[in-house]
Amino acid sequence: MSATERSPLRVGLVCYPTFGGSGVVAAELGRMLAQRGHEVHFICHNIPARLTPLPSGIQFHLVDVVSYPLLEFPPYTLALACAIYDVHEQHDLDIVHVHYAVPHATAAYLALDMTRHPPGIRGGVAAEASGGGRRPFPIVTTLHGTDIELLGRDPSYHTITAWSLQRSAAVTAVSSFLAQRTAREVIDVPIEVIPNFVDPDAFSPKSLPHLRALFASDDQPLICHISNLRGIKRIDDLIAFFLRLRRHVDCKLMVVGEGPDRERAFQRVNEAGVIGDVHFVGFTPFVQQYLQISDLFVLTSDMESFGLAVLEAMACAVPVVAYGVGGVPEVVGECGCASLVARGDLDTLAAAALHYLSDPAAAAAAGSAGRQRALGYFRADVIVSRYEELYYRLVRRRAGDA
Ligand code: GMT
Repeated sequence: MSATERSPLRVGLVCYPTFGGSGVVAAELGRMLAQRGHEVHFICHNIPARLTPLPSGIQFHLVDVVSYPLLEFPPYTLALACAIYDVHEQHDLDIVHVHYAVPHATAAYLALDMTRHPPGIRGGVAAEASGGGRRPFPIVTTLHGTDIELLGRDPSYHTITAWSLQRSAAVTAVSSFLAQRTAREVIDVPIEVIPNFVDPDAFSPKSLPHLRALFASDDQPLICHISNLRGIKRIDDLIAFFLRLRRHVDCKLMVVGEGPDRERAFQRVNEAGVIGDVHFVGFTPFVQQYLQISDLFVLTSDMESFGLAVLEAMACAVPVVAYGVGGVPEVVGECGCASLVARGDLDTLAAAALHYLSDPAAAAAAGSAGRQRALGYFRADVIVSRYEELYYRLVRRRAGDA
């Protein structure tokens, strides 16, 4: 490709294919890149949750992590590196974009090094496809949060995470908070902040009375929480918040998502005698429907590098109450769409919720401000173009280097 050409690219995308935010972002990015005519190759251990059925223009390559009785820990990183290498040999990727640094940035670099020094083996898929002669590909690593906050800073992973980021052609982070934290605590490489995004058509205000009626009556406010119910989401706080709020208003809570703390949350709710008021909805690829029937969104995370669910709530014009941690203040800005409180301050959180639930005009103003902000700063088409520009920049640089 010449320096000025903008022909479709062959993009390899690597992510954790779960309902977690990084998998959702990668899946939606891949979908939109394919819609724009790029050839998209997902290289994952499963089909990403939001990509079933697989849209046209997207190919899926399984990372087959084989287990063996001797191996207590199946070597996912090696299987992924081989898969990236094989896909590149077969499809001549222009870019490999990995979401989540650990261990994806490392696996991508292994694959790149294999491309530079082809193994020359017989019988491998790759050897037959190209004879081991592909050009090295630029690696883009997108940091999402826990890859840096929890894993990247841990002594077991710190050195190799830093080393792998240095070897990426570009590193992006989903918030300034995360970029600064990475520079300060992991490694000081250039990091471009490209925020997460939302499809404003799919996530828009909508009346779904039949669905809503399944969860609450017309006069009962419905509160939504979406997460993977892990420790970092402070699900105990969520339940405590709801119990406080219920002292003042007859409301219902809808918990969307699955995770290790679901059982304990269920127990707490049961012990408190409000099991009939809390709905555990489980995993769903259609989170927008649950936001669209909600009066309020709540997030009690200990840390969020971004808080994709907050943005999705804003796009659906749902007011937000949350702990003002990490990148969440960057998402909500100063637009008045949310009340952010100090981590653990449940009284203020409940008071903020009560304010929205008891003043429909305030709730409507906050909802509308959130939608405006989502449209103004986080539109999927605009943010996906930023990734596209980055890819073209790196591809041009590679052409210049050749
Ligand atoms: O929050 C999680 O447990 C999932 C995690 C992930 O890696 O999928 O989410 C992270 O990435 C999302 C997408 O960029 C962000 O919206 C979340 O804030 C971030 N989670 C944390 O920082 C805890």
